[in-house]
Amino acid sequence: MEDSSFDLELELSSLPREKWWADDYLYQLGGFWFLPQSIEGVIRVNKNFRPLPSDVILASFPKTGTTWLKALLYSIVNPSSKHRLTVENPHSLVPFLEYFDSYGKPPYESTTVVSPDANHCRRIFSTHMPYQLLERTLDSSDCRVVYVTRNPKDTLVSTWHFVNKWEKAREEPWPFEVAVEKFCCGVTPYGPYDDHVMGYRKLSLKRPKNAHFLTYEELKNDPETHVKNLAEFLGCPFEGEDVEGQVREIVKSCSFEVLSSHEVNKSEDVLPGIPLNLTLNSFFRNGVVGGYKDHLSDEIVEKIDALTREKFHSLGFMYGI
Ligand code: PAP
Repeated sequence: MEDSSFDLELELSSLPREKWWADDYLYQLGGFWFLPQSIEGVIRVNKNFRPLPSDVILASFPKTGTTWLKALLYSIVNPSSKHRLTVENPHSLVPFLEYFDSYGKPPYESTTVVSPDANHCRRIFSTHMPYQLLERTLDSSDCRVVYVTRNPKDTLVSTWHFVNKWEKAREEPWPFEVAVEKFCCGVTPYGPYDDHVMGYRKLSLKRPKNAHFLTYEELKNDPETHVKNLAEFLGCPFEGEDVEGQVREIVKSCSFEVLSSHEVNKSEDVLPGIPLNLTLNSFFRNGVVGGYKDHLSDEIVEKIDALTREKFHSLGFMYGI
């Protein structure tokens, strides 16, 4: 059992806060910003989570391909149960570490997270928490971490659309200019984006056997190769007859077109387990690369590209423009 003996009010009162949208605040912890709905989970995961060596942890900044990777990892680790994706949302099959159930129980204490494939017995979790806050936890474990990232401009546009689907936005939409400004200064849930990406990049360079770094764009470009690489990395390579056929089937069943066509993923019902009242269909919009071109002016593109050059390119990470 985890030790939850800390005074949340006291912890929160010591954290910096900043206005994010309308009258909502974000809390700052370890240089990153968190929603009030996730900060308790983030603190508790940071204090208590001890991964098993067999655990698979999908890490990502919000809106960079989490739902897609949840579907892919679930199918790779649980090949005989992958049909569940036709009736369950990927977020119902792979829980976020930092969102606890209605009794306050963390997913890593739940017995139902264990893989349904009897011969595998692995747990898959996801998290939006930055590596900087999980460094001790992950460095002391043999678990496998998969990190997915996406170019900052598509990430920003996807975030803006997503937040404007929240119930609160019906009364007070999140203005696009505010979204751009907050994204660029890092005051966005789990931001700053670039520090988040660079944290996991550092982990993948430091411990390549334990951390696999990939981008939404490369996955879109050649999903078959990346699905095979993921399976190898997780220690469950495709075997037997017609490996190519098995890979093609997973790629297809997890594609945006197929996943978003299932009734469950078109539903306006609220996804249980995340206290943000998110509807099941809100994780699917259009899933394309470069869609930002329809939203961002040349001036904003130049502003974000300048930040990308400074934060990524100057450190040798030639990505994001
Ligand atoms: P989350 O962080 O809230 O879980 P996440 O899944 O990371 O969200 O990102 C959602 C984005 O992935 C959406 O992008 P868009 O707004 O630019 O369209 C969503 O459409 C896209 N997406 C969801 N499922 C897939 C998929 N199977 N293939 C490709 N993109 C997908």
